[in-house]
Parts: sequence; C-alpha cells; structure tokens
Amino acid sequence: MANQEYGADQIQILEGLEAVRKRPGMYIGSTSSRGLHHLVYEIVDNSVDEALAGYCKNIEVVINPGNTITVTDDGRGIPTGINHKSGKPAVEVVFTVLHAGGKFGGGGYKVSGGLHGVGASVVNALSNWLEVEIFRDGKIYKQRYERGKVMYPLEISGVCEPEKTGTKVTFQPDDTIFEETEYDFDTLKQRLRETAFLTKGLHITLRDERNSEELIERDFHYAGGIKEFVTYLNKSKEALYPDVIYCEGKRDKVYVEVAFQHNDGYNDGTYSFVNNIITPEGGTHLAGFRNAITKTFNNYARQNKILKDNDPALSGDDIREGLTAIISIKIEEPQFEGQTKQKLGNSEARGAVDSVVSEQLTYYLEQNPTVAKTICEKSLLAQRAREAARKARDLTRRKTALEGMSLPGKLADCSDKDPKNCEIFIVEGDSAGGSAKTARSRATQAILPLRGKILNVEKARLDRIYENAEIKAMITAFGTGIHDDFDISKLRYDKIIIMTDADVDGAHIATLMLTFLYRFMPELIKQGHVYLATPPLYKVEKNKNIWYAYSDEELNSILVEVGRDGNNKIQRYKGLGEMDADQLWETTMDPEKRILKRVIYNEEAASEIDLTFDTLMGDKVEPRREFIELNAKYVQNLDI
Ligand code: TSJ
Repeated sequence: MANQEYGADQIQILEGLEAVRKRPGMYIGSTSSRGLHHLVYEIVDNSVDEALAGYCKNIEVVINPGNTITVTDDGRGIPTGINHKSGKPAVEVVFTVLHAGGKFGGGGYKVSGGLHGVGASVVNALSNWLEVEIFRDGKIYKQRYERGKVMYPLEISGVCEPEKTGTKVTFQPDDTIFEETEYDFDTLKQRLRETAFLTKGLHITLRDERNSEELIERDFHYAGGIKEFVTYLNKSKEALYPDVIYCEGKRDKVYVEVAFQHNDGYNDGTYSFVNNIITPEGGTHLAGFRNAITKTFNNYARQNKILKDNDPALSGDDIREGLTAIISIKIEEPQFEGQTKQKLGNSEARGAVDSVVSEQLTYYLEQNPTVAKTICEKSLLAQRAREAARKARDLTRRKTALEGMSLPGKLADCSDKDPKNCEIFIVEGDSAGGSAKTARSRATQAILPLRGKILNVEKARLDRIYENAEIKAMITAFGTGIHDDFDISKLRYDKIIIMTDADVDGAHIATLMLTFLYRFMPELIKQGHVYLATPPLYKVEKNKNIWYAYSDEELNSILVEVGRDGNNKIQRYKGLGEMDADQLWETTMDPEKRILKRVIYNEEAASEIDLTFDTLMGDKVEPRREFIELNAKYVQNLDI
C-alpha cells in the first residue's frame, strides 16, 4: 500500500475515535457511573461472544488498584494477522476502527453486545490508556494505546506455553470524560452474575484487588443456565411446584430459551433478554411468550375440564400471577424500537418464541398433570380475586364520578394548587405528623400522617390492598390513580417525600412504602418524584450554638471543630418525635437546608430490585437475614 494512502486511512480512523471522545454519550449512553461500568461490559461481551462460539470457558475480571480494569479470557485470542483491507493487524483494527467488532475473520457474527453494540474501539477511545495482550502460537503479542491512539506497532513481547491461548485487556477510563471513575464491585457483580446465568457453563470470576488488606472474589458458574436464574429469583419465595419448566429451540435463525416457575406471590417477575442484553420494555419475543402461555394453559384447562364450557377464559394476567420467567433469545440482527430503543421489533422473534414455547409446554403439561393442575388452579384463584378487585375499583370509580373523591381526612393539604410547587410528606405516626403539620410551610407542603406500618403489598391480593385505609389515603392524596388508571398528569405534588425515623422500624416503614410505590406506581419513581427525607442523627450544643449531624462522620468532624470537652452536649435523635416543630423544620423540611435523597430506578438491575423487595418483604427468614447481613454496611447509622 502506498504511503499516502496509508496516511489518508490513518486520518479517517483518528476522526472516527475523535467522534467518540466528542460525544461519548452517543456511544455508551452516559458519562456517569453507569457509562463507566458499561466500559467493562463492552469488553466482557467480546469474551462472551467467544464463549458462545464455543472457544472460551473462563473469563476473569479484576478491579485493580487505581480503578483500572483487567479482563482476561481463555479463548482463541484476537487474530493478529494482517487485515488485507487496512494493511494492519486485525487486533489493531478492533481497537482503532469504530464498529469493527466481529466483522473480520472466520465469519463469527457479533451475538452478544453492549448497550449500543459498539465494542472495543469505544472503550479504547474513552480510556487514558489501554493495553492488549494476546496469547497465541506460543507467543505473547502486545500493543498499547493512549486515548485511542496507537503507541507502537503490535509487538511480540514474550513467549508462553504453546497450548495457552487467550486475550487480556487492561484499561484506565479517561478521568476527563467520566464524572466518576470509581468502580462499584456490587454493580459489576450483578451484571456478571446475570451474564453467567445467560451463558450456561461459562465461568466468570470477579476480583477486587483495590484493597491489599482484603481481597474480594466471586465466582459465577451455572451449569443449568437460565433454569438456575429462575431458581435464584425464586429463592425468597415458596415455589408452587419443584420443576423449573424449560423450553429451548431454534426457528427462523432465532435461538430461543425460556425458563419459568410459579411462586405463591402475586407479581409477574418476567425478564426478557436479546443477545444477553436485558430488554426492559420487552418487545416481540416477550409478546410471543405471553401469547404462547396464555393459549397453552387455556387449551389445557378446557380440555381437562378445569375450565367448564361457560367459564370465561383465563387472562394473561391470571396466568402470570406469581410467575418468575426468563426469556432469552439470540438473533443475528436485532432491531430495537421505541423511544429508548429497548424494545425488540423483529417480527420473526414473536413467532419463534410462540412456536417453541407452545409446542414444548403442551407436551410438558401432558407429561406433568399435577403441575399443570396446580398452575391452572392458581390462575383460577387469580381470576376470581381480579374480579373482586374490579368490583371494588368500579365502586370507587363510581364514587369519584358521583360525589367527587374526597381527600383523606388526615391529610393537611397545602394551599398552592400548582403541583409543580407542591410536595407531600408521608410521615410515620400521628405524633410526628402533628409536629410536621405545625412545622410545615402551609403554602407548598402537605402532610399525610400514616398510622403504624402500612400493608405489605408483596403479601396481599389486590382486593385486600384496595380496602386498606393507609393505601387508599395515599392513592387519593397523590391523585394519579394506580395500574391501568394511572395518569401522571393528575399528580398533585411534584415531590413525594417519605419521612420516617432513623431507626430500624423507620427503615422498615420506608421500605414498605417504597414497595407499594414500586409495584403500583412505578412511574412516580422512574420520573424522579419520590424522595426520602433525612432527619439528623445527632444534635451538638455548645455555648448556645447548635450543630446537627446526619452521619457519624459528620458528628466526628463537628466534634473536631468545636472541641471534645465537657462543655458540649450531644443528643442522639431516636425518632422524629423527639424534635420539636422548629427543629423538624430546620433540619428536615426546610427546602433551603434539608437533605433529600431521590429514589432512582435502575432498569438494568430490575431483576435484582425485584429480588431485593421479595427478600425483604417475603415470608422466608433465611434469605432476609442474609440480605441484612450483606448490606449491614450501608445501614451502619441504624440501631441494629
Ligand atoms: F474486543 C476486545 F478486544 F476488547 C476483546 C476481545 C477483549 C477481550 C478481553 C477478549 C476479546 C476476545 C476476542 N476474546 N476472544 C476473541 N476472539 C476473537 O476475536 C476471534 C478469534 C478467532 C477467530 C477466528 O475466526 O479464528 C475469530 C475471532 C472473532
């Protein structure tokens, strides 16, 4: 290739990666902590592709001191031979050309893929430096890049055993691009566990080497794949039958895997994935699954006289009550639709999932009549409860139309009627509610005191939930309605602030409220309307001066400042009730001074969030204790 041509090519490549550095959000979604973690997934996905191609069994991810990341696999190693189009080693093309992933070499297409399926060159462009080592043919090949630019031609840096093959990549995210450069072990752990569930047989190790005192390592390997994923998600529930039902097959170039099991709860816990990426908004694959199970269970129930001729059909909702399911498909050219491009659009996926599930589920039900009957009867109960709930709801609807739904008696509403200016405090207990009513700014702050613990919606059917006074009070106060009637434009307050004591009971009540909001009005959380108030833990008084501390660290720094001597008085607040109205205003309610924590919703972690609510709110004690122990470090301020 002539020199000049090579030069032109080089310029074009540099422009490609410059574009990534100019608009990183376009390639990795965001430059927040989320984007930072996506860099790891982009690299790991390449190793997962190698595993799906059948050549890689182990992947190791290490968080190194300084928050650099090393990903190593035992696959074939990225090809090092010269790519004839560019005249460069294939590996260099992988790291320096946008969209190069999987488009070279022996026809392996990209099956898995990160958020936007862009791959290694994007990670390279967004790293201060990146080094790749390839183990192949008894040699170690190495190349280094800085902010996407090649530092030296691919070199042979050493030798290895001839049988050893694989790829090792280490990178340091660019701190001028990312707002946050500290990796969170638990975030990586969740995603890598999910990847291991979705790729049966693959071993993934995650190790944190940042703290020389304490090595943290987790191994993920699931021989049963998504069947084990379902068992894991159901671990804090009672399963209705021992099997996890599993269907697998290929139609129209779409590879389909489905696993499910019912539990004794009332939620639908179905998660769908395309090429190992979660699809929070579902799409054609999910539609195919829903259609198949609704049709197949109705057919079975009719044929076996569980449903009589005149009985109405079971609805999809009835069959999905208490269902935990994973739908995982692999498809060559996924098309994503919708505003956030998270909804699968390929029409062939609908037919493929429907066909595989209908066929294999019909056979399974014939072979397992006890399980079949259990599921049909659970669905019938759900149908009756839904009917009762509909009647209860129609009644409240009629009331609304005829009399105008009156606001709850306990609500002290604000006078401003523009929701944008208004906030509502949901307060634990009547006495704290009383202080809050005195303390508040009447124009914009409403107070709704709730008596004691609210109903745990994880453990109750709809009809009982609609009858619960505390829940009814919240629904009418917010104004939005719930479920199908939910209309966010009717929201009466811009901020919904949960205010509870800073102790275990308070944390429990806050969790109950969040559970209710998450299950019944998730949009309020998704659109950022839900907050937790932060009451202080301590008051320090010295010579008539007062300081408030919201954490133990803050207390310490206040004491360092004012001096630890006999002249200062430290008061530990046990509950909101110990503060008078002025103190409550000043420390917790005054918009100028308070600390509010916004509750956020991470769609990528949806299965873990569901599991957390199940674990905290379900019946089984053991998983709950485990959760509390694992997370005790986050609640060290609480009295436990
Ligand atoms: F993309 C990457 F560079 F970031 C990266 C790729 C990072 C890591 C940790 C691993 C990998 C990777 C790539 N592992 N395994 C592979 N395999 C290939 O690139 C490969 C090997 C052989 C052949 C072939 O046809 O012989 C084809 C491919 C795509």
